[in-house]
Amino acid sequence: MKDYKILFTGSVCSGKTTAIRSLSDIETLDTDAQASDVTVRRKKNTTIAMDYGVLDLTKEARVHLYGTPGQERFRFMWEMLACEFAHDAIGMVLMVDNTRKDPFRDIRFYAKEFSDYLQKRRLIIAVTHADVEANPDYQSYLKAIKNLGIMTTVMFIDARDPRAVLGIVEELISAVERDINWDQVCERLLDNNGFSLDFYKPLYEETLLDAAMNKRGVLGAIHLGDQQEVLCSNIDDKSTKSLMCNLDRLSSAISDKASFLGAVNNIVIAGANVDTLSVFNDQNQSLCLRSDKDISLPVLKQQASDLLQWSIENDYLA
Ligand SMILES: Nc1nc2c(ncn2[C@@H]2O[C@H](COP(=O)(O)OP(=O)(O)OP(=O)(O)O)[C@@H](O)[C@H]2O)c(=O)[nH]1
Ligand SMILES: [Mg+2]
Repeated sequence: MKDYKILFTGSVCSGKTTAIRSLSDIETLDTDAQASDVTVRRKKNTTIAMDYGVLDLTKEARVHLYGTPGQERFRFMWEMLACEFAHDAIGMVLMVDNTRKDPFRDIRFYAKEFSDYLQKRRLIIAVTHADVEANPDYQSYLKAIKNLGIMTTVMFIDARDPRAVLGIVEELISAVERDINWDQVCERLLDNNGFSLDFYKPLYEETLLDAAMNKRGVLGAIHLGDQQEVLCSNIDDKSTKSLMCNLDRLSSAISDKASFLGAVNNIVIAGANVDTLSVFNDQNQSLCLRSDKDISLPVLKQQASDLLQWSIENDYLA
């Protein structure tokens, strides 16, 4: 028996668990639990450890399908999957949710996160939710990955559709396994796993501030608008509040006055015995966080970036 492996990764709600369910001939192992933070804005469940499924290709060949959790706080599982369970995978599928504010940022993030892993194996970018948000389109993705210098194939899929997800497997496996009847595999999957579109229902329930407070280590937050006005805050201490608003102004001033540095998207003040104060800018808004000194800066940055990616305009004005 020939055993192949494929690793699926990508942001929360990009469809990793769904894709593996669409493909698997066995009851998938998934470790979804009720989401307790910002992801409730999109869906109720999130993977907390891993997904696993198996797809039979012929009597002699099968594919083991592994999926990572999307949430950054389960990042330790990414390494465990890349270094242990799926260390010998033939390829990695990066699922990208086209409804995210900046899907290219997700590509940059995951390509960097898995850069060592990708040195020895193929990457496929699978764009989902294009039925909900058509832009960026295929051509824009090709341009973006060219600019990023990433070697990859881009496929637009719906993770709920076994035919579409099987296309990714075919793209990865057909070069090494030539005797597979893909049509037959596809028919079997449609018979067994079906294809139902559970309609996308956005659950915009939480404010950015509430979501921030649910993040690990966050003690207080301020949401600023495009004129640096306070949209919402739960930091009462006047001097801390004013310092954080000034950090936001400072980051804009540095971007304007020292353009050789490029855009300054965040400023962090950290010390051994004090809370960390940080500001993160994103297009027309900023998020200031007071957080526990023990939270590492990469974790803080990823949390803030995820929060801003989900936020919708006029959260507090509606
Ligand atoms: N409209 C639409 N919905 C999709 C598409 N692909 C997947 N979905 C839905 O999007 C949601 C994705 O959820 P999951 O599969 O749990 O996402 P995930 O990537 O495993 O998320 P985490 O485990 O939280 O990281 C499900 O409700 C799917 O039915 C698509 O192309 N279009
Ligand atoms: Mg999942």
